[in-house]
Amino acid sequence: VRETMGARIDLEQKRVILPELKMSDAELAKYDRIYIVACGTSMHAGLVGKDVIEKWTRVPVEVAVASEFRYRDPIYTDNTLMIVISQSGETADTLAALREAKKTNVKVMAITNVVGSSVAREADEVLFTWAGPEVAVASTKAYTSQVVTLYLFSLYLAQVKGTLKAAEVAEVVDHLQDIPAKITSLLEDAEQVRHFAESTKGVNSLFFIGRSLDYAVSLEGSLKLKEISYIHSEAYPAGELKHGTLALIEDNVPVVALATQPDIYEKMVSNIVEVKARGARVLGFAMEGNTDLAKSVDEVIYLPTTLPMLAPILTVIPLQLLSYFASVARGLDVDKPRNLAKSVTV
Ligand code: F1P
Repeated sequence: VRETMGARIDLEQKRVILPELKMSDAELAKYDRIYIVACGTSMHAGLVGKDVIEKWTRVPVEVAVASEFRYRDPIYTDNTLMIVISQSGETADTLAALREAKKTNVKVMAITNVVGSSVAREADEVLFTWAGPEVAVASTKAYTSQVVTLYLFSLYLAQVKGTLKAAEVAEVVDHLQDIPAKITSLLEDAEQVRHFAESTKGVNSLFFIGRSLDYAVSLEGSLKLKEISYIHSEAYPAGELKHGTLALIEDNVPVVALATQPDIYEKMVSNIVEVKARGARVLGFAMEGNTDLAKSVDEVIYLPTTLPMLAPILTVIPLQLLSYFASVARGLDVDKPRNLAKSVTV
């Protein structure tokens, strides 16, 4: 959470400020429905945002892929806010969805990294992520900065709507302050992920499972693996496995199981037991202190403890590293993945 971000923390007051927002708090408070529209990694950031906004503000949120949304006939009320997310601000489908929306009266807020981009110019409101240039093609730090911006936006919306108490906001803010050091420790202590990634060398397919916020992050882990390592992978809401997909789990299929959320932890473990019973090799993710998961999986990666709601900011780091090491182990050029452009403008 850098001082330059469009969404910031007021350290003295322990609350969030959005200095770049033009609309008044009264206007923001009136929104009671939100569409989040984006592509690829940005859409996955939106899925984390959906859970967080709904939990903290009780505003219902729908997340849609821009390539589909642009052809829909969305139901906008006077109190609907549309949020478009794009690192580059030039992605064709995201821009087209924004332009369709601008033919109506709906208010559009963009979350983007590029000042002067089409999305930044054409939206009514912009929160810049100020993440610096994305050097590699596949989005990584863009995802993190979009997710953090969505957390801060959710907190701000909760402040103006009064759905969180000042003490509750302050508690989240305190934990957010600790996140950079925790990310550094995950980046520095990557040996276990590298080892697991290297062990997938001969593997054709890999599964990610999780529930709620863990599922949203699973989708991003799976996309990174496809983008830069060219390994077929699927992310499943863990509870959906039993509706067909379990048939694909056989001996030695690697499964990455995210179990960071205490309220649904037991449910996750029962899904892990199901895949283990079919021979899967399971890499689990748990918060530090949860030694119980080690009993049900082959290996565990422990994440520094934080509020369960903030776990996605940390969980995605080892997942990105997993794709990175899998790509390197296959002798691929991580920075120039095939068939992927930095901004998809057609
Ligand atoms: C969307 C996106 C990225 C992906 C790649 C291609 O970009 O799908 O998520 O990693 O760079 O484009 P954007 O709209 O966020 O710029």
